[in-house]
Amino acid sequence: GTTVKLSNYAPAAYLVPAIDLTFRLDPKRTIVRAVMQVRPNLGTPPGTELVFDGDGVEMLDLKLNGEPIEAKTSPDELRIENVPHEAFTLEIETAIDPEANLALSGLYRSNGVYCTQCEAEGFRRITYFPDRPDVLSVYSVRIEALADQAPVLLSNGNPGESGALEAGWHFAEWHDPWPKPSYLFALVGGDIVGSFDTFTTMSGRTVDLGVYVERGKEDRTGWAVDSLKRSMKWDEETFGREYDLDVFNIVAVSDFNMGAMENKGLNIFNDKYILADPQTATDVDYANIETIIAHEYFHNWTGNRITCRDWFQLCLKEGLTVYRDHEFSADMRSRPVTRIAEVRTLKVAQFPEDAGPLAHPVRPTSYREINNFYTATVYEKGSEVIRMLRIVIGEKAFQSGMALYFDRHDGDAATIEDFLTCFEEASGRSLSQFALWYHQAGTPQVTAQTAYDEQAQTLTLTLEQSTPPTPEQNEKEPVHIPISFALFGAGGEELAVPNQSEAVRDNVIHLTDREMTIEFQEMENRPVLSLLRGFSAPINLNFDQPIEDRIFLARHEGDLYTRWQALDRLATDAIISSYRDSGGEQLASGTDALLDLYGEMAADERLDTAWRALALSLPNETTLVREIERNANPDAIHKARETFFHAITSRHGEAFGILYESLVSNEPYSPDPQSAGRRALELALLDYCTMAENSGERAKKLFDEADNMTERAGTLEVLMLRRPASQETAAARATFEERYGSNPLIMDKLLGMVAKIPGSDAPERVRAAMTHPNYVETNPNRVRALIGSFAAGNPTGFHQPDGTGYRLLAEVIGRVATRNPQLAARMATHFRSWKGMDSTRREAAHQTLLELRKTSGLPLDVRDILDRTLS
Ligand code: HT7
Ligand code: ZN
Repeated sequence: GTTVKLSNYAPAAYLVPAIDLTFRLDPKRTIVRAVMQVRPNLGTPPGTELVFDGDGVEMLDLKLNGEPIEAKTSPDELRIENVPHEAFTLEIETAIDPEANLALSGLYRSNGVYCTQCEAEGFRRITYFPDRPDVLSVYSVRIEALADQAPVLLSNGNPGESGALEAGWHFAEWHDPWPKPSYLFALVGGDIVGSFDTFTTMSGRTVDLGVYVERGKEDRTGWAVDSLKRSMKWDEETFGREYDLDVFNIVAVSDFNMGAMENKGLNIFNDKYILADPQTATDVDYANIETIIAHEYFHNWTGNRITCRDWFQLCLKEGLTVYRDHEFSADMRSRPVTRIAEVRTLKVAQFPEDAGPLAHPVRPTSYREINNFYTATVYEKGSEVIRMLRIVIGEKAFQSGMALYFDRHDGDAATIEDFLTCFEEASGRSLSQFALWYHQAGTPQVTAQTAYDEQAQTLTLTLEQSTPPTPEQNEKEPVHIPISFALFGAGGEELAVPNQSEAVRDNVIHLTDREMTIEFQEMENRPVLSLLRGFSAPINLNFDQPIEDRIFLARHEGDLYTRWQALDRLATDAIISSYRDSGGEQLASGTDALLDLYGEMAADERLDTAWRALALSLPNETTLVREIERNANPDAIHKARETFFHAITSRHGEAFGILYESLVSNEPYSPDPQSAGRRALELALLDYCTMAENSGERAKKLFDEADNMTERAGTLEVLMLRRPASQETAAARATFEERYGSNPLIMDKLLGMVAKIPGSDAPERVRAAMTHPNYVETNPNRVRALIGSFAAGNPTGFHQPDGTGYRLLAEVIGRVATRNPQLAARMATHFRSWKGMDSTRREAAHQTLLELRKTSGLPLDVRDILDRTLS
C-alpha cells in the first residue's frame, strides 16, 4: 500500500452534485444502479482523465450521457479518458455480494438485516465514485426488496414514495436535500421493528423519530429514544443547533465494527449502544448509550453540515464531537464525576498510544490505511485540545468562535486551519503556537517545583516543559499549556490570586516557553498549591509535592474532580513505590494518612455517592504499567496494587461492611445518576468486604436478590475476580449462564469477566471460552469482549513471560484478518506497549510480532499496525 500525504492534497478533478441510486437487494447479488450528475471541478484542465474509486465491485453497465462508453475498469478503479468538459450524466450499474461481506464495510448483512457502513472508504465497495469527503452530492435513493425479507427500507433524508411491486417485491424512495459526502450515505433493509416518537424543534417543526431494532428487541429502546430527545434539546440550548430534516432514524444492528455511525438522518448503531432495560443493561451501559446517541446526533452539525475536507482533518469532526458529548454528559450527570471518567479513559487509552510506536499527531500528516486513524488521539486528545482552547481564549471568545464556525462553514468540507481561524478572529489572538497541539505527537511532560521563602513571604513556582520524541518527530517545540491552579490557606480556604500578567491570569498559568518562573507574593504562610485543576491540559505532570499537601488537597480542594486527582496521585505513587521497593510485596512506608483517607471518603455523606465510588476504585493496572515506562513487570504491579487494596481492607473492612449494608436498597431500579451512584458505591464496598471477609457470601446474596443487571453483573464480577474458585462463584456463574445464555450482549459481560481474571492460567481460560458456542468470531462484539478485554484489561494474563498471552492474541488476529481487516488491526494495537516491558516479555512479544507479520496475505490494515509497532 502507498502512503497518503496531506501535503499532496489536491481538489477532486470531477464533482458529483447529484446522484440517484437504485438498489435491488439480494443476499448474494445486489444490483446497484447509480445515475450521477458529474461536472469538471473549477481548475480541471480539459482532457483530464476521470478516475473513480472502487473496491471489489463488479461493473455491469456503464453509460455517459446515455451512450455506452469505453473505460478501463478493474474491481478497484474506474478510468475514463475522454469525458466532456461540461456537465454530463454517468450511469453505472454494479453487482455486489452483501452476504459474503464479513469486513462489515460497504453493504453487508447483519443477522439478516441489510445495512451499510461507508466511513471511511466503504462507499466504493458499493459503486464506483469519487469516494472522498470533499465531494458533496444530493442523494435520491430507491430501494427494492422482497417484502417479507425486508419489510422496512430506510435511507438518508426524508421519505418519498413507497409501495408494492411484482412477485412479492416492494420499494421505498428517500431523498436527502442536504449535499453530503459519500461516507454519510446509508441504507437499511430488514425485518426490523421501530419505536416512534416526535420532537418539536426550537422553531416549532415536528421531527418524526424512529429507533429500529431486530424483531423481539423492541421493548429495549426506551432509553435510546429518551437520550435522543434530550440530545436534540441540548444542542439547541447549548449551541443553537436545530435539526434539519423531517425524520431522524436510528437502526441497531448486531454486527458492527465500531460504536455507531452518524449517517445523515439515519444513524446506524452497534446494538450494544441502543438496547437497554433494567434486566439486561448496567448503569454503565445506560451512560454509554446516552453519550453515544448524543455523539452521533451532534455529528449532524459537527461532521455532516460541516464536514472534513480530507481524512487528515478527522479530528475536526471527531475531537469536536467528543468534546460536545462530554459537555452533554456533564450537564446530564455530575460534572466532576464525568470528568474523572474522561481523564481515566484518556490515561488508559490515549496516553499509552502517545507514548508508544503508534503515536501520531491529533492531525496526522500521512497514513497508509485511514481506518487505523480512528484513534484515542484523534478522538480523546482531539477533545482535550478543544477544552484547552476554551480555557486559552476564554468563555466568551470560545462561544463566539463556535458560532462563527457554524455560520461560516455550514455546507463546507473544512480544515483544522478553517476552524482555528474562527477562534483567532473571535478572540483577536494568534493561535499559531496553540496549533502545535494538532501537529506534535506525544504527551508533554511538565516538571513543577516550588520554594517558599518565609522571610519574603513568597512562593516561587518553576515550571519546565518538554515533549518526548515520537515516530518521525524527534524535535519538539514548546506548546501552549494552560495550567489551572489554586492556592489554599491552612484552614482549607482558597486564596485570591491577583492577575500578574497575560501569562498568569484568572487562576490559569499559560506556560508557553520551555521554562517559566512565577512568584506568588504576600503569602504569610506557606500555601498549598493545587496544580492542573480539572486536568486543564493533557500532560504528564511531574510535581514532587509533599504527601501532606496532597492529603490536604484530597480533603479540602473545592473542585471535586481535582480532589479525586490528588487522591489518585497519592495512590499511584504509593503503589509504584511498593513496586519499586519490594516488588509489590510490601506496602510503601508513610501511607498511613492515605489509608485513613479512604475510610473518611467512603463514609462522608456530604459527597456524591458516585464520586465516593470512584475514590475507592484504585488506579487502573494498565495505567500503572504505563507509569513505570521501562522494564515493567506486570505481575509485580498487580501484586503492589493488591497489597495496597489489602491494606485498605484490613484497616476499614469492618466499617465498609456496615456502610455496605446501609446502602443495599430494595427500591425498584432507576437509571438516574443518584441511584446509579448508590449502586456504584455499594459494589465498590462489596469488593473490599469480599476480600476482608475472605468470603463470597455477601456478593452471592446480592446477586440472588438483585432486580437489575447492574447488581447482578457487578456482584458476579466481584466473585469472578476476587474469588474465582469459590463455591459461590460457580453457583452465581451457572445461574447467570442459564438465565442469560440466549442474550449475546449479556454473555459478552461474562466473556469480559473471564478474560480479566488475573494470573498465569488466564490464556488457557480465554482459550476455553473461545470454544463456547456463544463466542462467534465473525461478530466484533464477541471478539472485543473476550480478546479485547484480555489484552487490554488483564496485564498479568496477557503479558505472560512465556509469551502464551501474546501468541493467543496473534492467533486470533491471524484468523480475523482474512475476514475483517479493521477488527484485526484494532486487536493488533494491543501490542503497542510491548517495548515498555521487561526483557523476557519484550523478547516474547517481539518474536510473536515478527511471526505474525510473516503471515501471508495479511491485509494492509494489519500490516500497517504491525510495521509501526515493530519500528
Ligand atoms: N464517525 C464514525 C466512525 C466509524 C467508523 C470508522 C471506520 C470504520 C467503521 C466505522 N464505524 C463508525 C463513528 C463516530 O465517531 O461517531
Ligand atoms: Zn464521531
